[in-house]
Amino acid sequence: RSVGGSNPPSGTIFSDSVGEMVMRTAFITGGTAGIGEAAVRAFVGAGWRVVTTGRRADRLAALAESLGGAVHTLAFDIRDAAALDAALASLPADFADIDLLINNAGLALGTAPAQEASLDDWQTMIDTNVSALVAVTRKLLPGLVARKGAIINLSSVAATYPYSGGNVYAATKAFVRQFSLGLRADLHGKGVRVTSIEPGMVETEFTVVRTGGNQAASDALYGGVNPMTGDDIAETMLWVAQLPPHLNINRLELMPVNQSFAGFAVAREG
Ligand code: 8X3
Repeated sequence: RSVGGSNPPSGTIFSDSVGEMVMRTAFITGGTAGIGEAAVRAFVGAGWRVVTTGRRADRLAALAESLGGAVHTLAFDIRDAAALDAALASLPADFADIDLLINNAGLALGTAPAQEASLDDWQTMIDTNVSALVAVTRKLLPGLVARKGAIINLSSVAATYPYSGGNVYAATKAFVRQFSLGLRADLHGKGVRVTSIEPGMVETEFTVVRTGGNQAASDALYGGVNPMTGDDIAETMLWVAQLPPHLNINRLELMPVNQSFAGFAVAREG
């Protein structure tokens, strides 16, 4: 990628103001699968150091082993505030200066209409997609401001276009989008970039998790759609992160070509 001007050709390893070569560090939540894992691979491939988090320690270990010393893994539940503090405090010096936060960890649970949905599922989505995301962001913000870093938040087309069964999932993603825009306002003049990435259908574990492990339902949903992949979104994140520093993508909405907009639903009486 050419970013032109006085910016580094790859955008990853560059000379700072005193001419020292600097490697940038990304902190990617939810690196055990899907978009998060693809992002870890993409950023390491582009020369970044990466810290990544996830609950499944075995998957993190395998990821780190396949990528070598450029990755530092933190195995904990992002919803656990004390574990988050401990994980951040444990970062080795080489990985402690975060330049880019990618808030990727999140999930959808259930597709039932609101009047039938599980309140526990709703709480889990709010805890993960909203509460954990703001906690990680708040804790890393002082460092991101100091380094004029960047934040990429994973929202969804569900933030903008309601669909039945989306209820709380969609609302959490609308929160992520609006929080991103609010961060931009608060960070005015600080040189910190913030982007809300809002994908439509991406075939990952997303629908298997949402349906409680129903692989057939996931296969049926994505069958024949030619959906986006985790790599598609990871490449987009990398592009956003490596734009020249004076450019901010506020919101970026993506869909596979075969996904577009539903019509309005109309119920008929009688
Ligand atoms: C989910 C997007 O289009 O698969 O975030 O419902 S979609």
